[in-house]
Amino acid sequence: MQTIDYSDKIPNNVNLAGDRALQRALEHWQPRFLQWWQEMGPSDFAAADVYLRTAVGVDAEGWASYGQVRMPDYRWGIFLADARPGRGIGFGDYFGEPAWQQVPGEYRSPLRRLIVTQGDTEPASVEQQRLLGHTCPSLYDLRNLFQINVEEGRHLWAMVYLLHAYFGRDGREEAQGLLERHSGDADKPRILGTFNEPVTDWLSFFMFTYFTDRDGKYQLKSLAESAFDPLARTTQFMLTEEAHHMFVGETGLSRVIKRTLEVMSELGTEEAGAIRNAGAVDLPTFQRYLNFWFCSSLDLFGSEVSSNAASSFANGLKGRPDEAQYDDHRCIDSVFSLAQPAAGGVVSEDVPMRNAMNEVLRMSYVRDCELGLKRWNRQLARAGLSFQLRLPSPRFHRAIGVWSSVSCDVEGNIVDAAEFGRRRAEWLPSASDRDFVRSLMQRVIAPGKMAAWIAPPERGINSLPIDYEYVRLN
Ligand code: BYC
Repeated sequence: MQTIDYSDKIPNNVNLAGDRALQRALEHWQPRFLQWWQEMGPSDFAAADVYLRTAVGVDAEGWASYGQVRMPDYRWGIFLADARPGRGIGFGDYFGEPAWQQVPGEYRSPLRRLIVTQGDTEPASVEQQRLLGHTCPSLYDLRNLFQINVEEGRHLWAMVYLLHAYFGRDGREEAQGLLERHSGDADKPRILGTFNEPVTDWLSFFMFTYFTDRDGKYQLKSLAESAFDPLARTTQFMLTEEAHHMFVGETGLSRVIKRTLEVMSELGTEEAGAIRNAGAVDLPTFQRYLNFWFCSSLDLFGSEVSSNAASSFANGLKGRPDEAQYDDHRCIDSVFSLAQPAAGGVVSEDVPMRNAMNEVLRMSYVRDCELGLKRWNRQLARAGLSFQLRLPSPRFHRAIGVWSSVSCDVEGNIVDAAEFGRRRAEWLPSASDRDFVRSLMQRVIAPGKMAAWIAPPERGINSLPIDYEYVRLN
């Protein structure tokens, strides 16, 4: 495996210099990416020196170096995890055959679609978070936001490399399209729903990095099983970067709760209005934000019954996260018992397992989401509170799949549209919740200081103190 050479115009470990045509095509795309970054990336911070990590290797030990970098000078590159010689296909109809180093002609179109959908989410998230820097709760958080943004930019590079290297002219056109759709754009929106939702406050940002980046984890893990080896290796390395994004979400939300608990103890009350007046996030509002982002992220897994998912599994394009943990890697005869709404209630129906793969992924994702809630609930219980946070039923507030046709309450009971309308503000952020959360978003940039609605982190980055100047605003 090649080490990463930073003297190259595009740092990479794929021997780009050995393929002149590909190198030229990517060097042609590079200024377009930079222009997109200037126009759609973090607004106004091009001159700031940011304490960023950059990949310098792809192995588990010491893969990143840290230093002050201006974001437009960040070295976005192409890094694949090391090849595993003799790797076999781990699932589907080709189970046990050698993994593919090229795209089989018959799977070109669905594979390209998967790569484009994955690639589309990366710049989308940068666009969604474009304005957040202006209301950062601390320099520590500002740096984390920018670290995530540059790495999402790199994840875009990861998919663009595959499109250019393996999909010829179509791939180059798709790579261009990834810079032309924009989050929330009425004419050219991003492909998946959640990536068109605005992320204009930091509570939403932490919910997004907890819930939506976790969808990223599950999708990347299932692509890391792909028979198409370059896709598997690219996504394996992306997962190492993704872990930090979820860390930012989980610790960010835990710090919001910690601060709320401090305010409750200072005031001697749990009353939501009093907590709000003191400038912290009351727990019912926290729960409503959680409901919104969790359910929106559930939609990202697609429909419960999907012929696309069945073909992707059968053809070896997309497996299940940690495929090795399953006994049956072909799933030809197995079935999945799926609950769905029917006239007068809910019925269970057996569907072929392959068609239910989106639901299989979604269920593993839900179990992973629960871990953070358990930790936050321990935080609440330790403080002597009876209030507990909970994940709403996956039937609640869905826009994709079988539950999108009915209204359900957060327990998963079917309710009529009128009742949903009446109780909506109990369950989902209202305009006044959003106004309140926005009112908290005041910029704090003195090193080590935190906004009043969030507790400091437990430790700084890379063993530096919390009051280190993580972003120098020049
Ligand atoms: N919104 O048969 P269906 C990340 C489309 S996040 C709008 O139900 P299928 C990240 C679907 O595309 C991970 N459209 O499901 C996180 C299809 O359209 P076409 C992103 C939706 O095909 C934070 C049609 O509905 N990666 O990395 O199995 C920050 C019927 O689809 C939605 C991936 O998703 C939706 N929510 O699709 C930064 C992996 N859901 O093709 C980054 C790649 C479905 O008929 N994508 N549709 O026009 C896939 O694996 C699959 O395409 C899906 C499920 C998971 C999206």
